[in-house]
Amino acid sequence: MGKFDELQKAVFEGNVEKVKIIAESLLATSEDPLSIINDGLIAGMNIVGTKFKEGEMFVPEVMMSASAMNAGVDVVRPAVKGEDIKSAGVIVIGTVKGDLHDIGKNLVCMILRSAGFEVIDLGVDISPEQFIDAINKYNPKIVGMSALLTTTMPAMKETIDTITEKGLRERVKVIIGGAPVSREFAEEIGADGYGDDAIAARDLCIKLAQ
Ligand code: B1M
Repeated sequence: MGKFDELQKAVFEGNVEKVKIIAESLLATSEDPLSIINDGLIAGMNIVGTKFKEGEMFVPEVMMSASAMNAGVDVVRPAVKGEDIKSAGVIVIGTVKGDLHDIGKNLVCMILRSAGFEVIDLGVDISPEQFIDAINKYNPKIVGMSALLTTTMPAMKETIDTITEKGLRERVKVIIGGAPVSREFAEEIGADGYGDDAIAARDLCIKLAQ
């Protein structure tokens, strides 16, 4: 049995208390906090995703797994070390219009903060206009958009088009991510980059912020 199996199972079961206990004990054995997140918590959530798709799990159960995963992230978060990059820049991030998924986005925010970025998290269901207001208010180097539904991917293009129309496109780099999104799609809609996961998003932002 792998060392993260039990944690994956507890996420799958939506067992908040068990997830916390296992995450704490893994931390106590000096396990790398990012491995606990990636190989334990996210891997557990991926099992949930498959079962959900196959109709073997339903929304309430998925919500319980999501709560368990978030509880695990809360335990691990303080151990994710900042990497001594001083004020790497401001990043505005949100889940696009019509989309309420935020687990992945929240992880991306956490990892970006740990890399020294000042992250303004706009939340979920963020319209192009709300992104524009945030660009004007916070003057970010980078705007990040997350989408988990194929039906909300077009909102990413809509947001980039609105940024261009408002004459703000030269001021910001735009990155996108989320399970259905690809590098090809990023190119197609004129984004500056795509992050496959939270670590890739961090590396991309470090590059783009230079
Ligand atoms: Co939803 N859901 N969901 N759901 N849900 C999916 C996305 C789905 C693939 C499930 C499935 O059928 N297999 C499917 C989409 C199908 C499609 O569009 N092709 C789906 C559906 C259909 C729906 C509803 C329509 C269901 C319904 O009501 N009939 C509904 C829509 C609601 C809405 O948004 N309007 C819905 C609702 C929900 C819940 C509320 C129950 C819950 C969300 C809870 C929450 O987020 N607070 C939920 C969940 C949890 C999922 C699954 C099971 C898990 C998503 C997740 O959190 N993964 C998901 C199945 C799946 O993806 N396997 C599914 C873990 C997370 C860490 O990964 O978000 O991919 P992820 O983030 C990663 C990377 O993608 C990347 O980094 C993260 C960390 O590595 N990343 C970025 C993400 N954003 C990034 C941004 C970046 C860079 C990287 O730069 C800015």
